[in-house]
Parts: sequence; C-alpha cells; structure tokens
Amino acid sequence: MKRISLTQYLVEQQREHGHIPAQLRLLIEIVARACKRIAIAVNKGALGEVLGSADTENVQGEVQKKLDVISNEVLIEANEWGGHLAAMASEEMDTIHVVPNRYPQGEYLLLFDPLDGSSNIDVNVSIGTIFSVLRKVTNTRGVSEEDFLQPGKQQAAAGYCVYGPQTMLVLTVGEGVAMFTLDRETGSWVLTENEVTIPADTKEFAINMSNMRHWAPPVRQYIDDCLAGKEGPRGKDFNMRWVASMVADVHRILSRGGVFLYPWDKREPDKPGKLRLMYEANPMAFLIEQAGGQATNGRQRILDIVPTKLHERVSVVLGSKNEVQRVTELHQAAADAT
Ligand code: P6P
Repeated sequence: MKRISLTQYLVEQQREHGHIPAQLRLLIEIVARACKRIAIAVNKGALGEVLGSADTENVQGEVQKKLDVISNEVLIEANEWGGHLAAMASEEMDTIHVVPNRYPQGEYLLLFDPLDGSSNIDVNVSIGTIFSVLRKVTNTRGVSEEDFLQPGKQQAAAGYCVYGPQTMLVLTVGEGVAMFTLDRETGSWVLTENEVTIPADTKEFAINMSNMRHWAPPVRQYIDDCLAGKEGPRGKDFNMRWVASMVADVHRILSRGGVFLYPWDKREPDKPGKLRLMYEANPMAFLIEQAGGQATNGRQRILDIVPTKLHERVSVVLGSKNEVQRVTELHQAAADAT
C-alpha cells in the first residue's frame, strides 16, 4: 500500500468519491492537527506539569484530569475560526459551544470526547480522542442542542486518535476505515492501513469482569459460555482483554477482531449504560460497521438510536459481527421468555 499523507488521502477520496466537500476536508485536517498537539501534551507526562486532577468536575460529575481540560481547549481553539463548523459539543462541557459571531459559521457539527480513558493518564496506559461529525440539517439561523440530536447513521465522518506506543489516527468518511500513523520526525499523518476489516469471528472478549454480579442475565450467559471454553457451548477457548480505554480496546478490535461489551448493569438501573451515545458509541459504531463489524446496545443497532439528550448514555456491544449477533440473540431469547 502506498504510504501517502492524510491530505493526499482526503484529496484522492474527494476525487474518486466526490463526497468530501472542502469544508469537511478542512475539518478533518484541523482535528488531526489538534490531535497532534494533544499527543505532544500527553507524551510530556510529568515533564509537562499536565498529570493529575484539575480539581474541577465535568457535566458527568467526574473529576477532570488536567489533560481532559487541556485537550478540550485545544479542540475548541483549533476549530473555532475555520468557518467549517456551526457548533461543537464535548463530554467535558455541559452545553454546546457555538462558534463566536466574529467567525463565519459552517454547516458541520463536531462532537468529541477530548481525552477518553482518563483513569489511565497517570499510569501511562493508552488513551485517546474520539470525534464525530454531523451536518447541521436545519436551515434555521443559529444553532441549538436540538441540531445535534441526530441518529449516528447521519454522521458525515468519525474517528479517533489513540495515544499509545504509536500515535494513530483512525478515520471513516463512509468509504471504509483508514489508519494513519504519526511520523514524529516530519509531523505528518502517514497512511499505514487502508480498507480495515474486522474478522466475523473471534476468540477474544473485552468487558470489565468485576461488574459480573451486576449484569443482566443475557450478558452473564454470553460471558459464562465464553468462559466455559472448549468444553462449553462455544466449543473454543476465549481470551480476555480490558484496557479501560475504549479507544485502545476498539483499536485492538479493528486491528485483529474481538468483541467489546459495556452493558447496562443494576448499579444504576435507570441509566441504559455507562458510555455516551453521541461522542463515544456513535463514532465507534460508525467505524466498526465500516470495517464490517456490528455495534448494538444489546438489542438494536446503535446508529439507529435517536438521541433525546446530548449526554445520553447507552449500552455497547461491538466488534466481530457473529459475536455481537450472538449477544443480540441471547437478549431476544430472554425477551421472548418473559
Ligand atoms: P471502567 C473510560 O473512562 C471509559 O469511558 C471508556 O473509555 C472505557 O471503556 C470505560 O470507561 C472503562 O470503564 O468501569 O472499566 O473503568
């Protein structure tokens, strides 16, 4: 595969498929540049006075890490002036951030989790930035939170940057999934994987096992069957991975297959799950589907869910399609039995 830059990839996608308008290309390049700046801050660690907590809380009621706040500010400042966006939404901000009047407003809406996996920052484990791009569909002047409440299948683009042994940008604009590796010597994003494909089957699951006693029966059944191994109903042994950074777990699944579950559990029965729909589940679901996998909330396709609020949570089962399908069938059987 020819090693080309992100810019050349986007120009060629536009030339071949003609569906990356100039504003969307500019948006993606600006987000990619912002991720480079975040990578530099993350990589400084203790040398950059960026570790530890910021002594503030976000809308989720979580104590913010300094790097959460820094990453959020980098993305806001990088995207305000370009004329490609109408507004932004972030896990770290209660309400949307409308592009100030001193700048032209564009047709896109950008949503992001600026630094996902914060609990791993201070112990040097991979973390990441997740982003989702929607079009502002209403032609009313101005922009409100309601403009963001679109199902994930309407995304124009989605991706993440994983800050790990390599810094990688993973992107879809609806024509498959491409992976770019940051060349720190030149500062360029270089195409290193194209047409990423997830195997339909796997022997690897990712779930936080310490929550087992809180899961609903179908999830418990699915994991018990995996743990039963060769002698059990699955007829094969499984391996388990759990990084506690969604970006790292999803990157592994895009790279070699697997299934990731963060299901509803009875600790917070009134919440559908822990992860956020708009800027975690939706972008990851778009990438997973574009790579031939499936992404559901255990019952229905995540990309079909019509959001009712910006920081809505959701259960997530995603990855190798035959495994996701098995979880869906277990939920369906449980529903049929009631
Ligand atoms: P737990 C990180 O805080 C995150 O939102 C995801 O990146 C990750 O998959 C999950 O939470 C980890 O949750 O409960 O295992 O710490």
